[in-house]
Amino acid sequence: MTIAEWERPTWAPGKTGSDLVADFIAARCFPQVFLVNGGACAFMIDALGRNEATGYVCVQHEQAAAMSVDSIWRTVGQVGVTMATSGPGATNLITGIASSWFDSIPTMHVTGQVNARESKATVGADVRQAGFQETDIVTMVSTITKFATKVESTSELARALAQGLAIATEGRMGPVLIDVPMNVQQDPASEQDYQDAFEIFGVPEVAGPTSDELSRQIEQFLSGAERPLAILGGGLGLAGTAQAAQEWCEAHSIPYIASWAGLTYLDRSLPGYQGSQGVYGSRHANWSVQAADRILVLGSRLDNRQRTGNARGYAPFADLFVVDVDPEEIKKFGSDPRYAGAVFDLRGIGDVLDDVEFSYEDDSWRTLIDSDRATNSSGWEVSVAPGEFSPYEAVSALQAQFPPGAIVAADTGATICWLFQAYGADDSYLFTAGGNSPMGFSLPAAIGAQIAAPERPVICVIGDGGFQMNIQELQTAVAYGLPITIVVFNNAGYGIIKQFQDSNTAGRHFASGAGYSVPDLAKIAAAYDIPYHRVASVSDAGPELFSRTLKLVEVVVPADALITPKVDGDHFIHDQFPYDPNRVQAPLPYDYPERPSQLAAKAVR
Ligand SMILES: Cc1ncc(C[n+]2csc(CCOP(=O)(O)OP(=O)(O)O)c2C)c(N)n1
Ligand SMILES: [Mg+2]
Repeated sequence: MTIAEWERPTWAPGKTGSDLVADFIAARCFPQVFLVNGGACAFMIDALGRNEATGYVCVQHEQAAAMSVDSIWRTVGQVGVTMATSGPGATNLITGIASSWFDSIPTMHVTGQVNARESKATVGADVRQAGFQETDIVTMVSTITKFATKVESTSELARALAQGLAIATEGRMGPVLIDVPMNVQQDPASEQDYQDAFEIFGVPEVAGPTSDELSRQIEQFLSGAERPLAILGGGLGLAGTAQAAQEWCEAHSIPYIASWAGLTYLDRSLPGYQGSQGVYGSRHANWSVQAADRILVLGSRLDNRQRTGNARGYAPFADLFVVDVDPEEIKKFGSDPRYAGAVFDLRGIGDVLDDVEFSYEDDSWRTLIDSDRATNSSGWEVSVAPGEFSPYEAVSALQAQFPPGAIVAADTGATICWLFQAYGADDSYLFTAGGNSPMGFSLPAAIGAQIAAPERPVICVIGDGGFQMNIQELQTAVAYGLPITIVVFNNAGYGIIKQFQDSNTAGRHFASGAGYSVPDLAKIAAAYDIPYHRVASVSDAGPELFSRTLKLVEVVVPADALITPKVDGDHFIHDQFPYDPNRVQAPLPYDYPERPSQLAAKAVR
């Protein structure tokens, strides 16, 4: 269905700016708006309540609203909307909006603003505030939105809705915010406003090579490659072409790895898949990067959790060709001669790849990569002392019980590293707010997912620290009867920070262990009237944990459980902690020095 064919709500006398907002959401967005009420948005919320085609979800904190609607796009591909009041309501949205911005997720945020007649613009002095709770949210979010505007009239509102939605969903997608003063909410909306809001708003084409030109560029890049590798990123998933890219790699015997944002879109049981790369990537995937001679990067911005803080040490002897919809993500490689790239909307990459001629007869790369896969160790074995409950075992045991088609919202910290590192191949959909990585994301994300996809099993995986950042949203899950399994990995601390402190601040666990505390989670569950389960060994992880009712599952792991493997400072990604002197990995076909800092500039060309 194209936008032009979408339903157009009809104008009627007496409709207001607030009705226009509600009618627009009903026709173009996910119709349940996530919100917290307040005077400056109460008229719009009233319109949502009166409109038969819209509804609302009362969350307990606006940051949760922004995180819930982020997950709506990720799970069902519809634009989720929040509504918040001016001042603290609007500023509370910011962490969630930033998460959507960094991960290119389209969302729409509608904030109430004080009446024009009360605003600071009327007082003739540069006061901090005139109207109660008046706050310049548009300027505050200007660096984390694609489009943010305060509207002065219903006609501006109509155009902002059309424009905002179009911008959110074109090119490199992202969040938008529309700030609506109370007078505009109450003003009559005209028939023309209803026309304008549903006009198709033209957005510029992505400037880059044609499909045919890109096919030739990729062909040329790969010609003569002896050890080609592809990196499949989350951009492919957002574009809906991850499967096409994977099939092409399989058909041409090009081994491939994924970023964390990309891995969920792949069939991870296929032979060409080598794992996910990065500081917390798998040893074998990281070895593959360092051994390859040509690396084709599709829809991944190669952030520094993938390439490490010292990007020179990442694939220092390879050539890389990066395809991304955002020209800035190509430009950032600057004058580094290893990188070339093309700006291209990955929605069309399937056709491009189909037209790329590439073959190589030599078996030696596949033999080498297979031998590393067979010999390189996972590194998980020293996460905990012998006999203790390993978080890696916990992930495997829990995942074995996931119902088919599960949606898994992941948080941050060591917990998410254990989860992504040990995540096996199945048909679940695993995601996190990778770029911003705010503690507390995954509980509201799971709530958004469950409301958007009521028929699918939804699982929230979170650490004890992250859980406490949005613990109030347990009440939202209770109130809406959402059958989510909330899995809290409790190591009684900020595990990932402690591990950083072990390496960087002589093991002093200030404000990660010392000073930080966790309440009794069984009592928390009881207070919200949520059934509680405790998992302290593999045998506690039964299928009942994932039956379709709301429950809190506490996974008790040792306070000193480590993330293993992990790349430390001034180490190559193929040289991850733990450093076992007896560790075997296939020989790298390049002469690497011991440390990235020893790489001579000339070695990197
Ligand atoms: C809102 C926010 N504040 C601070 C951080 C920095 N931070 C990242 S992970 C982490 C600790 C998380 O603890 P927990 O959820 O218990 O996970 P663990 O590492 O123990 O598995 C902190 C403080 C963050 N990511 N987000
Ligand atoms: Mg913890």
